[in-house]
Amino acid sequence: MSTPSPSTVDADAPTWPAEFAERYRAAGHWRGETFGAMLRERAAAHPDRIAIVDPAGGPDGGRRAWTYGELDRRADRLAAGLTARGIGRGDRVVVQLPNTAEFFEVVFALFRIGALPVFALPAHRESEIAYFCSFAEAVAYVIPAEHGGYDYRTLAAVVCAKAPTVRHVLVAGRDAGAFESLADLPAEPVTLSEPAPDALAFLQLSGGSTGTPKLIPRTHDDYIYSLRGSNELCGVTEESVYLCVLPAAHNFPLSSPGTLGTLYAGGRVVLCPSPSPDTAFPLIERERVTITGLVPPLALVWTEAATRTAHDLSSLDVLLVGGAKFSEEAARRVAPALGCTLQQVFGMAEGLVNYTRLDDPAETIVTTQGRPISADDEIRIVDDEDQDLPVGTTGHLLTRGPYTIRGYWRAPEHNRRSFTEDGFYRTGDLVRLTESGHLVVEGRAKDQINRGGEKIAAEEVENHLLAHPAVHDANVVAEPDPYLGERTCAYVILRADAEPVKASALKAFVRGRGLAAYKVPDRVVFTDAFPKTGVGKVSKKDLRAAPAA
Ligand code: AMP
Ligand code: DBH
Repeated sequence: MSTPSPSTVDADAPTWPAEFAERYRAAGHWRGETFGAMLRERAAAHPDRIAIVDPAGGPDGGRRAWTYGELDRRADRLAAGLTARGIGRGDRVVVQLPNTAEFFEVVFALFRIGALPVFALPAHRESEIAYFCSFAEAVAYVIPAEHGGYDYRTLAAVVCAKAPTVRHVLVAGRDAGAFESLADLPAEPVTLSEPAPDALAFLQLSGGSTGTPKLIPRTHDDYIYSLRGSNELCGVTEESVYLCVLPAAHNFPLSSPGTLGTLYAGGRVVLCPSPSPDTAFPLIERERVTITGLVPPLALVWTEAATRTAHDLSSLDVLLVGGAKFSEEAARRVAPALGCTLQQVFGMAEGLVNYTRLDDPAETIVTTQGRPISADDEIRIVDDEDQDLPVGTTGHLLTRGPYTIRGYWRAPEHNRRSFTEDGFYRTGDLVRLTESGHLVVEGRAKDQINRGGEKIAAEEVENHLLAHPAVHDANVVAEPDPYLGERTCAYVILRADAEPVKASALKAFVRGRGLAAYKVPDRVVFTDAFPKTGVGKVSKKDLRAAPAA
């Protein structure tokens, strides 16, 4: 393994104090690996082994499979093309690609250059993308031509008008319209030096709890450690076939153990174009999928569908479920229905990931959200005054460790609130510890809605509602939903002098402002006043408790 070069960590990203970095290196967590070199090594070791299967990515919409050798060559070729367009080390590139092979070609090309992918989701629209591009001062934006019936070239035109730093819109696929196709970039080989392992590799998105989403700076060293740890705990080896069902850019399917963990192990990644059992089950049968990850609502649908499917799901060993709390009743049904081991995962793009162990007692697997990957993950459960609570008491989860960030990217003020002085991340989750050292997620203190694993910052939606001329005030809270776990309810006070508006018109207004569809309130309730706390602040707790009208 190469010796790590001196720290090159970006001044925009708070990093680990030297004594922690030394400790994590000495413990063998940070091994000086980088993503670019990792792919190079795997391609040298087994060039002809399949790395990526894209079932609908072929020229005729048929199956396309790339070997490790081919992925490596493609990443080089694209790195050359991007370099020719002036994209260099440290530049930010917003990547908004669906579950297609190009996603991997693009991110490995950027890793090789040392440019930083900013991982947007296909569901994001003008509001989110223009913000990411402007805030990150992105020089390029990578899109599919279209996906799910939506034309991303139209979105890109709007984004470019709002975010002048974006010099290049690059389109995966042939129909680039006014923009440039990835396939048409120059292919003159270039020599690139590998970025330092402690340099930033990418910016991941936070579900957030504030008006604007925060960007999460992850380094090669720290992220690769989380992959190695995840592979060990999830049993991922070169024999594994991981089905990527959730959006590939999301931290869960990317790293827990996800596509990158699988590639690290030399296994095979199969991309699932849609999460429905109608698409996924035939793929599991045909590709002999061994492991996959789902959010709870999908796990419910799959469990139900598995009891009546004719497809052979016997290759499936492990189903990871996480992103939101999985109910114990639903968890109990997984193993019998799907004939595999359930593994609960409680993770966050900021770092800390907890897994139930494959050999944990069945009761632990269905009743807890697991325990941390690393012996060096430090966990504190505290009260409102940051005082440690006795084991078994529910409190705020704080964490610090070898793959948990010490601060968001370019957010010094927010960081003072989200991290303790000694570097613990305030997760905003309310948890308790069991005697066996497992965590149980009991709730949330952050102002967020967890809509079946999709996180929505209340303040972000409130700001969009407040932009409507008839809206005097708005508060967005979670309400229970039998399928999603939570859905979004917006309580709105209209201006006394305004023309009356309908709930449907307000939803359409928010959607029209270019917000991702999953953030549009599921329900809008008009009211005359909000419940207040003792000191006169709006009590979201009381709003949440309001009867569902
Ligand atoms: P983010 O910070 O946007 O990556 O979202 C991570 C958050 O998702 C965590 O802080 C939790 O609130 C939530 N989460 C993830 N996995 C689980 C789980 N298994 N159970 C309950 N909540 C979860
Ligand atoms: O919800 C998440 O962000 C999440 C869930 C499971 C995550 O980031 C992860 C595993 O790595």
